[in-house]
Amino acid sequence: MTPASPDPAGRAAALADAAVTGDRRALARLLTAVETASAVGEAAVRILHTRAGHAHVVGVTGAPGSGKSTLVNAMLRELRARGRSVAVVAVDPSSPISGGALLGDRVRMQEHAADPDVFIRSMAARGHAGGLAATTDTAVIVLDAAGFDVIVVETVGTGQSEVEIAAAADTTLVLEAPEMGDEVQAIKAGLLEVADIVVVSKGDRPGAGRTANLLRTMLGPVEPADAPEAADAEPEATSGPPARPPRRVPEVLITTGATGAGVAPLVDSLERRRARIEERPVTEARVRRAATMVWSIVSERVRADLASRERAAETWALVRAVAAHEIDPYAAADALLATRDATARRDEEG
Ligand SMILES: Nc1nc2c(ncn2[C@@H]2O[C@H](COP(=O)(O)OP(=O)(O)O)[C@@H](O)[C@H]2O)c(=O)[nH]1
Ligand SMILES: [Mg+2]
Repeated sequence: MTPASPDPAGRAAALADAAVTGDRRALARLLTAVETASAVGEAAVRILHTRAGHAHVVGVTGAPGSGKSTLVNAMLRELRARGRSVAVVAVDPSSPISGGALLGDRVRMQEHAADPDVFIRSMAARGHAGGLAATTDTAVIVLDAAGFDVIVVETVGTGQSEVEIAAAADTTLVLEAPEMGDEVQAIKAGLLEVADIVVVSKGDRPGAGRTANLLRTMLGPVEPADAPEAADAEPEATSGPPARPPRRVPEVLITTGATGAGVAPLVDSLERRRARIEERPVTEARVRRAATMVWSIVSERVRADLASRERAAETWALVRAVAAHEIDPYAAADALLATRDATARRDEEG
């Protein structure tokens, strides 16, 4: 371990310089810094954010065991064959980093260990400061600035936060393994709503075609593969909040991660989406992602300020008054924000 520099900005600058020129150890260190929400991590994002925005961020989600890791590995091979550099962030919300659930990642890491254009990172959710979504967003910024063409964020679609992580991508793949019955796991988890592409995985299994047809019927009429994005039809907004684009019916594709069958058409579809984003990079999805990041920083800053040593007594007195049902929580929040504004004005006036 290098001893921590007393100057986080200087240390972040050194790591960022090294990471963008291909130093994978520096990149790994930066990711640790953003994961632990350290001062170095924040400084690194400040340096790197303006260099990012070129990667196609692809979220991959689906129930545990639906074949995500196997498919991501097959996508990795196909993307590499096409000359794309790829970073994979495997988010495991349930298990600590040493857990067996990340075995698939270790297999991948071994296979691509010698390839400098592949970078694989597992993130366990437990104990992360700033929330998993915030951590994933900042990790993506760092990897994007480091020059990866594609960043795959693989996450288990079991809870709302994982769904949000996947949906924060430019393109979201939702996996559904063929079932014998009419049960569609992705519906139960609320995943279909965030899908840009629905992938029936394990295409070698009986019932894959049937599952695909079931999904197509549920999702609505098939559109030609080269139909423009619904978002493309909108006038380009340059100010104001993002428009909710009319929901485009997701494509349904069948893949067999185990053999690679169907993966080339999937990557073709990803490349078409990438080309559209390159034409107009400030997509409404990206504006939403930026808004989420900014709001979370604002609320975290306000909260940290109110809980700071100088204000802690006043803040906790109000919180206790809420617990005692002497005042309501909205009144407490209003009072805290009002005193904060007053202090800020006093500070400004000197
Ligand atoms: N038959 C078949 N099995 C698969 C395929 N892809 C994955 N599996 C199996 O499904 C299980 C879960 O796969 P995995 O990729 O780890 O799923 P994850 O939990 O969604 O990441 C493993 O036993 C895989 O071997 C496939 O294309 N065909
Ligand atoms: Mg997996």
